Amino acid sequence: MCGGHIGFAGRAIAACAAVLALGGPAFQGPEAQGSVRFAVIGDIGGSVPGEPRPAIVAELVNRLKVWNPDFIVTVGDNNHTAGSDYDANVGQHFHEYIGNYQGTYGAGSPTNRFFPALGNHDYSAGITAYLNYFTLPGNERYYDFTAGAAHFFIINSQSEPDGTTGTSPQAQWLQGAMSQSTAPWNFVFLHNSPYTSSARYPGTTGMRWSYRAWGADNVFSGHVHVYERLLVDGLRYFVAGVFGETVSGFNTPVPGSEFRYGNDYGFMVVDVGGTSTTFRFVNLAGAVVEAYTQSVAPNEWASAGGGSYNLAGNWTLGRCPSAPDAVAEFRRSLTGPVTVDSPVILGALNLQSPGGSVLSGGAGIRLETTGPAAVIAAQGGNHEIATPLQMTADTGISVLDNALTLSGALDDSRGKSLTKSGAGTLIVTGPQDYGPGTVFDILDGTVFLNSDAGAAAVLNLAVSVTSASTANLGTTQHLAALALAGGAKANLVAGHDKVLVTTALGIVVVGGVPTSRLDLADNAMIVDYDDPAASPLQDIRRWIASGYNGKQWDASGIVSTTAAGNPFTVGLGYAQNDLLSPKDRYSVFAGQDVDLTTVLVKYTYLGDVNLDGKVDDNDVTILVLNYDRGSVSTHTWLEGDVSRYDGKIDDNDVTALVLNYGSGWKAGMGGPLGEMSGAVPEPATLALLALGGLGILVRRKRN
Ligand SMILES: [Ca+2]
Ligand SMILES: [Ca+2]
Ligand SMILES: [Ca+2]
Repeated sequence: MCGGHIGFAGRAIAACAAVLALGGPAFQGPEAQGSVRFAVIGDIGGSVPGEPRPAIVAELVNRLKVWNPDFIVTVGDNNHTAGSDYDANVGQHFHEYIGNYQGTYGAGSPTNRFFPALGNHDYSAGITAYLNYFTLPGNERYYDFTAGAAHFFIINSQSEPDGTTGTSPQAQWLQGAMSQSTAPWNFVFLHNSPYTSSARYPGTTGMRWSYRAWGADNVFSGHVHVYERLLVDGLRYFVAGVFGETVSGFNTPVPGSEFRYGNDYGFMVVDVGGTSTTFRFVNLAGAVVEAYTQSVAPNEWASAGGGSYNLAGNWTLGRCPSAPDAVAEFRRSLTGPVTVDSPVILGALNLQSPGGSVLSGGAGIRLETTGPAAVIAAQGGNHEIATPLQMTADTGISVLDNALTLSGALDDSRGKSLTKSGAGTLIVTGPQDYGPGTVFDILDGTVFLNSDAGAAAVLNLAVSVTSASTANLGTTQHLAALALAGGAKANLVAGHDKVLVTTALGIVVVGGVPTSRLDLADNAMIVDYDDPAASPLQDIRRWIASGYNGKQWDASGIVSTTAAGNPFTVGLGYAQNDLLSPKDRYSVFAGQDVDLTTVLVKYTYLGDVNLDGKVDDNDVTILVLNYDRGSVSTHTWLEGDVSRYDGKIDDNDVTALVLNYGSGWKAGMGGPLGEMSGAVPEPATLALLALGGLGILVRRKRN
């Protein structure tokens, strides 16, 4: 890609790197980004002497560890032996998952990664041994914790002092704790299965609490020694109590039973994602018996008006989406802004309200995922995100139609890549902060950068524009690179007050012809290259010559559509700073500090060889020195090729200079950039006389 087809003016290596990166960001795998995988085991076979199946348990443990779960949750009966030897039955196998481990089998875990539920066998000799052995949150009998996109609730279906009925203090705790959850997933774990087709026990009716109404997404249980998946009243249950205790088989399936496996021992491996979770059952042979994927229920904004984002009652699931991978959906028409009053974390933000939407408030949204990329998707109206946005993940912004405006502060200081897709328009007006090496890939539609993506000496953002896409720069921009693919367009919005400052300008050249277009209108550009041997001066000469297209200023390359209105008067002048005569070199050009290894481009009068905005004797002198009647075809503007961009310095250039001699900035031509202010000199008689002799002068010189 960095070979013959793309011409880069400026810091070529940096520009190529930018374009390559834009071809397809190397997404990190889920593991690298800390996705959550946990195992579910239950009814653990005993491993103390005299137990019938310690070898089976050991084999199950080996099979489980192949999956390398981040943590393990149990559905009870952690200790099937009559005694209370948790270290032999649990620690022997899982000490590296157990926090505050005091046992004898090796090292524990710096943080607890083993979360048991209480089963009837844990009560066989009282639960003191259990409570002493494990270090768990809360009262250790029922508790909750969060991991990734999920909130875990472990409840006690046995002899719980706080009760086990659906209205008990324990149940009230569960309802209250779940109402505070902001995770995309709420998982409940208990020992006694509320529903099961097992031949061993029927479902435990007393544990059929209002899990779904309280916000649960799934319920895991054991006690019966089978694997079963059920859907009851819209809530999906998993039964998995087969980690070593006798497999019990099934009776006639109960209503809602979706999948049953009673042939062998096994365990569950669950991968939690922001939008979907995969539940696997793995048997003793290590085979995946089933892998069931469930998508998160959409959590939609439920209020017809605006209101506080953070108010749980404004959302259809009764909890405000805020967690890594969480999805916020706006689909209903809004009559007012939605205010982000407390910080929000999202993996995806879907703005589809007909008639548009406004997210305001100062608390801001942090985009964070465990998957490949965060998403902002807008369609169906003009939307505005006025609350601050922070990227902690690569982010795709899709605008299918109309416009999305980002008017709040945009913090991409970690340098996560941005990708714009969709035919609609993205408008960035808020302050922008990018880390070094940040890439903004415009795949489709139009992007307006109406605030500066950088600042003096802060050129961190590389903008890549692909075919049929457009980047409009509505203010002065400091960019690490601007890479334009074939057919791509970039425009500095006219106004005679903008400068594009970049270290690398990339334009695709096919067969020697530029195929992308940069319109500077009546503005200026600074390409600040590093390597003195790699000046982009000649590239820029060719690209301007292409765009000029015989006064039309309408072809690919670098153009000034403003100049097209007065093609005999104005155009794009350009120079390499260190090739100007010492007195003409710039330390400040168009308001920007510049070094000598810089190519300067400016909308100015034909004849303004030294880019100071005036056509005067300084320009005459340079042109005369280089006048060679077109014997050289690589002359540049700064030598006097001020007409036709033909690389020649001949009578056409003399004529253009003569026509504009004395010109300073005129009304209707826009105001000055940099130096170009002050009185417009009227061509004096003497000067006109001198110019009348210019043609003779230069002919004499050549003769
Ligand atoms: Ca430089
Ligand atoms: Ca001049
Ligand atoms: Ca010429």
